[in-house]
Amino acid sequence: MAEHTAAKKPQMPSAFDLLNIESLLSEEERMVRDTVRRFVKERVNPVIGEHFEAGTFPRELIPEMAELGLLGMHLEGYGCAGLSAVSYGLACQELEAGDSGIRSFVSVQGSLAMFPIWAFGSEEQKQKWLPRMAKGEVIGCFGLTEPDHGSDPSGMLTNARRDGDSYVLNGSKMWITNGGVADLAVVWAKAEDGIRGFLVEKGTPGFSTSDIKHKLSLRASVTSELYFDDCRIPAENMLPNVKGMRGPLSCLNEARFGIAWGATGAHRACYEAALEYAQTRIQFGKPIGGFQLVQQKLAIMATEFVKAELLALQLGRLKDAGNIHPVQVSVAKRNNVREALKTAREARSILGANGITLEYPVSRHMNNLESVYTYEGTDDIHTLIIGQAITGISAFS
Ligand code: TGC
Ligand code: FAD
Repeated sequence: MAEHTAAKKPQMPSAFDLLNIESLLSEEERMVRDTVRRFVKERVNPVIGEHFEAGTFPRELIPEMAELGLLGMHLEGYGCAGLSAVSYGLACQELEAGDSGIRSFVSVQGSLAMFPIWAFGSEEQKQKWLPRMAKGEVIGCFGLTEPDHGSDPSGMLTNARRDGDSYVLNGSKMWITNGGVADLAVVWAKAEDGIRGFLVEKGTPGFSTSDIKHKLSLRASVTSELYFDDCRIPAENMLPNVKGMRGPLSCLNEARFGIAWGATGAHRACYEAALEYAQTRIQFGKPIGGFQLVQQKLAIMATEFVKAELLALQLGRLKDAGNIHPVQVSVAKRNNVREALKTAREARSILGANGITLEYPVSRHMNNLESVYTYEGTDDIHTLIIGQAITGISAFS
């Protein structure tokens, strides 16, 4: 029988790890996390406010992110780091603690542009593109959403007509992360035999982009519209090994996984700013963190943060065991973004007027999270995916 250790005083947990999640990570996972955390602290945090204000993406960081192995880091071979899903998740968490735009860049490059080539491409396509994408020499984007088809992409109008040794693409894609800076667009279009993925190189005649301006969210990220006007590409640029919505939706599983983790990073950054402020801001003769109402807000933030981390970690363990279902990704994406957004709003209130400035990260994260709540399947869509899984009845058809 286990001996009682009543005499041993339990150790007070860290304010950022109330449930000692640290103890559930391997040495390699901690090392990845700490390396990316250092990169974000030293290279992202000092410049991100200025980029957000200017509405620019810090392109100068791309070679460093590549050097750290962050591009396609969960893919095997072809110059990719081949790390575990949990390590990829931890990297996303740290990147998004910096800014959702930085995590978005890595998500789109690795999960949405490299993954479809890796999973559905020909050997030639893999050899041609993946090593250069892992090095950050080729930037990718993922074109699924259209102006009139967001949550329901299966209704897409963009089409690809076979003409001899070519496909001819017509249509447009909207809200495409990295669109204007990408060297290679992975574009989903209706072909004669169903929805197919196509690789469209920058500069191809008939392919053009324009960046979306005046965004109030994801400002440190390029978001663009893509246009295809009789855009002729070689037939070998089609991804041969997938047909139908399973293609793009499989890529979304990968990226939504990264978002479920990433949102916990923005969550932590907002909680951290609020906690520090509450401990130092004096009103009515004492730190505001001494008032019960403020403590309640902080206690909820801290609890929801560790709950979200536990969800993400279990999701990662399932993925690493090769036993993950898309509905589990929906559970985590929906919960973790929703809770991060709630924390961002509460943190903003704790910071009072200071909370609306760029001097603190909170409003920037809060605005970013509004996009994260919408992209990769809105909160409503993930609710309905979960609803379908538990009732067996689809709300979509
Ligand atoms: P449904 O009729 O149920 O299925 C069609 C086919 O797809 C298969 N499938 C999946 N395969 C892999 N993973 C999944 N999660 C899958 N879900 C469904 C399914 O088995 C079937 O295959 P087959 O072979 O039998 O034909 O699908 P549906 O067309 O009715 O779609 C349902 C719905 C609403 C869930 C789906 O359309 C959806 O998820 N909509 C949301 C759209 C979305 O998330 N767009 C994201 C665009 S990319 C983006 O936002 C990037 S942000 C970038 C950044 O991080 O910065
Ligand atoms: P809609 O689908 O029109 O939805 C509007 C509202 O209606 C939402 O609240 C939605 O939840 C609700 N709604 C829709 N259908 C239902 C329903 N059946 N039941 C209940 N409510 C419903 N897309 C890409 O392809 N590639 C990218 O790289 C990319 N990057 C993006 C970057 C940013 C910054 C943003 C904001 C978006 C990006 N997107 C990208 C697009 C994104 O995936 C879509 O915005 C998202 O899928 C929702 O589509 P929508 O905006 O057209 O909204």
